[in-house]
Amino acid sequence: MVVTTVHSPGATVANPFSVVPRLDEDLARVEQRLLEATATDNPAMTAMARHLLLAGGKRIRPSCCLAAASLGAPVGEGSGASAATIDAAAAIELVHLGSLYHDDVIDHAATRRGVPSVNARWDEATAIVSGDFVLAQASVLSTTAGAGITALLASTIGRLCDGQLLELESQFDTGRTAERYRASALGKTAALLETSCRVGALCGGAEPDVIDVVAAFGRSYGIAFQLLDDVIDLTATVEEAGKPTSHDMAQGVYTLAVIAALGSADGDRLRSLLRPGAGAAERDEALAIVRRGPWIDDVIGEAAAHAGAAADALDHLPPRPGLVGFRAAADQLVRSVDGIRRS
Ligand code: GRG
Repeated sequence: MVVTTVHSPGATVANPFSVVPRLDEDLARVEQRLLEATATDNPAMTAMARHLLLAGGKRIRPSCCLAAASLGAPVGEGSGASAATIDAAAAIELVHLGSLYHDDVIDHAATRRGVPSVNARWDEATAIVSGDFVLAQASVLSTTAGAGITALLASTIGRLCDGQLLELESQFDTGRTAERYRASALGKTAALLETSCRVGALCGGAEPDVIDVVAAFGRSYGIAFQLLDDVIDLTATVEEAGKPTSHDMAQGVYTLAVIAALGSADGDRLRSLLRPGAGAAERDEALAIVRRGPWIDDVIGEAAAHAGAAADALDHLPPRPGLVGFRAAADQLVRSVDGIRRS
């Protein structure tokens, strides 16, 4: 099997929202607030809190927020996002960052955003505490946008935890169902993208139906994003993905293609190979079984359907400046789906 193009939804692709007028200026204001929010009297804490922030990242979630903020009543030409929107967008990136700190502890990940993870650079306790600090700063910053936005972000953190817990409960469970997989993806990945869009639209004063439509975009986009991330983990080489691959299966995280393969005629053999502590040869054979069948193509098809649903939602949004960003984001996903070709 050959992967001709890898558009990792997580690593190699530029921010599609950069086509939105003024987005770069607004993102620069978000960056400034992120630095301010992570400045402390303790140089060690500041370094830990800024470690992944300074390492990069595409800033998709704050971009969703900024683009969605333009969906309300038109504001004067040349004026940027409100201070409340900027702080909300920065708070959203901090929630994402805090989740990455904790995720890397759970996964024992060595790298993130091309640099050593916080747990690798310092240690796990440090990563947990500095991740908590980053989340606390997200709450503080979001209050500029009002208590309703702070509450929405807090409940979204809860959804991330629910999604992650569902995944942990299914670790090394060869009976994991597709429904439980989808519920986990909805919580751990789609929830924050949905909320990023909703928060922006709320900050911009959009109509309730517009808020719901852009939130639905974020949800579909998020599910497609996670499905593609999982496919890349199963199909790409280390060089193509820019990170260790086949990591999920080794960690006992059985994603949709593996779940489908387990339900097939190859299921018994696959189940016997997927035992905790399996050696490299067993893992290679398990991966070969999953790659051989139709299941990865089926997941790519499901991702395409979600990317299509995201694109369709955009037909119901008003023609405001942010719309081109959402279109570009949906197009990028559709191209990612097309780019992952199996032979
Ligand atoms: C306490 C907030 C909190 C969460 C605890 C650990 C956890 C529960 C949830 C895991 C959430 C998680 C990390 C999901 C993966 C989402 C994902 C696909 C991240 C990659 O996003 P990109 O590609 O990354 O946008 P960059 O680096 O560009 O920002």
